[in-house]
Amino acid sequence: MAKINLSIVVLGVALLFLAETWAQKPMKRQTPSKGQCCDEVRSLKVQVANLTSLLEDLSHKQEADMKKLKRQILELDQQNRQQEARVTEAESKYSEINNRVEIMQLQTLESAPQTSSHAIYDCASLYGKNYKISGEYRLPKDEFLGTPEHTVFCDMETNGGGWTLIQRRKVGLISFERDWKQYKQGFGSIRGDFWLGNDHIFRLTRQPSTLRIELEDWEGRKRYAEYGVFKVDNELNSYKLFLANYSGNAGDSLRYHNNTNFSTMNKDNDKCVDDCASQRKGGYWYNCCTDSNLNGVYYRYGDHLKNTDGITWYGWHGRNYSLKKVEMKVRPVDFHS
Ligand SMILES: *[C@@H]1O[C@H](CO)[C@@H](O)[C@H](O)[C@H]1NC(C)=O
Ligand SMILES: *[C@@H]1O[C@H](CO)[C@@H](O)[C@H](O)[C@H]1NC(C)=O
Ligand SMILES: *[C@@H]1O[C@H](CO)[C@@H](O)[C@H](O)[C@H]1NC(C)=O
Ligand SMILES: *[C@@H]1O[C@H](CO)[C@@H](O)[C@H](O)[C@H]1NC(C)=O
Ligand SMILES: *[C@@H]1O[C@H](CO)[C@@H](O)[C@H](O)[C@H]1NC(C)=O
Ligand SMILES: [Ca+2]
Repeated sequence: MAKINLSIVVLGVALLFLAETWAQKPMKRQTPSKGQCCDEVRSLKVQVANLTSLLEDLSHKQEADMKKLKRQILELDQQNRQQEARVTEAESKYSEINNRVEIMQLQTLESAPQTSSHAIYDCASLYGKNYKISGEYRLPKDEFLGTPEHTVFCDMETNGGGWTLIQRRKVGLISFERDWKQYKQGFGSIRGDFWLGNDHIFRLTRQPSTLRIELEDWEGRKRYAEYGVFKVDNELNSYKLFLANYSGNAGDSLRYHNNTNFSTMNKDNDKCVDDCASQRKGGYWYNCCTDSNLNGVYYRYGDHLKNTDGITWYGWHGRNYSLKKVEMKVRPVDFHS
């Protein structure tokens, strides 16, 4: 680039010089013959034309170089993104290694004799057995409780611990625009973004349960909403939501969804002529339609203010602000740490 700029300057100076010589010519012109004068002018004109075309060529070349540079910047940007993805992957591998230690501990425990009163069916019962490290745990199958073997993520730190996560949004790579069956069974990755599954949530909340929702915005601020009572009905009753006793600093934006059935893109159970699940692109207890939409579309910073189908919580940031991170977690009402 610098080289080209320099040649343009040199050319410019040359042109100026030529122009000046040309300007001085008429004075000398008085003595020589008419033909000589006009030949000189013609040759100067040709030179100027040649230099002008050279200059044009150079500026074209400069434009091409600019384009090439822009392309290189784009490529670098892409490489940066790939690097970021690799970091995320490494992060997940790292936590996998950490979690393996915990699972090994759990397996030792599984082989010990069990009675139904010692059953492990959530993170609170694990906490009661002295598992106090947050992370992924595999819960054994329990015929008495009718629960299959499944994997959960336990938050053993927040406000005393013992929380079983039922939802998380933080990576933003997988879609939450899914059908009834997928919301029933659960989807996603337990260390990343996931929905635990409505059947699991129903089973977990058969015992009186508390729901805690933790939110984070793109400025890094955090708020929470807690419901002292949280219950999700079974599939026959369309996983109807029941909640009470709000506390927290995020606003009571799930109250509007109280006593509504669960809806997905292929099952409109909302209280609206509209099809809220399709409009808001998630599965949720849609009313008409939302005061919060925690299973909405994950919008990254920059796009997070432009849409109304994002991950919203009206009580904090209104209908247009899509949040950066969400976690929904439950624990028995009678839990003591
Ligand atoms: C102008 O350029 C042409 C070809 O590019 C060349 O033949 C000619 O001699 C040049 N004229 C001058 C005055 O430099
Ligand atoms: C919820 O679904 C049940 C059936 O699963 C239905 O009987 C009930 O009327 C629905 N409630 C609302 C508010 O749509
Ligand atoms: C939800 O509705 C029930 C009645 O079905 C009510 O007792 C409860 O207080 C409501 N919860 C909230 C948060 O308003
Ligand atoms: C809400 O909490 C109050 C006391 O804090 C309690 O008396 C009430 O029973 C709770 N509500 C429900 C629906 O359990
Ligand atoms: C949300 O966005 C719409 C249009 O994009 C705009 O009309 C509305 O005022 C916005 N609402 C808020 C609360 O920012
Ligand atoms: Ca509808």
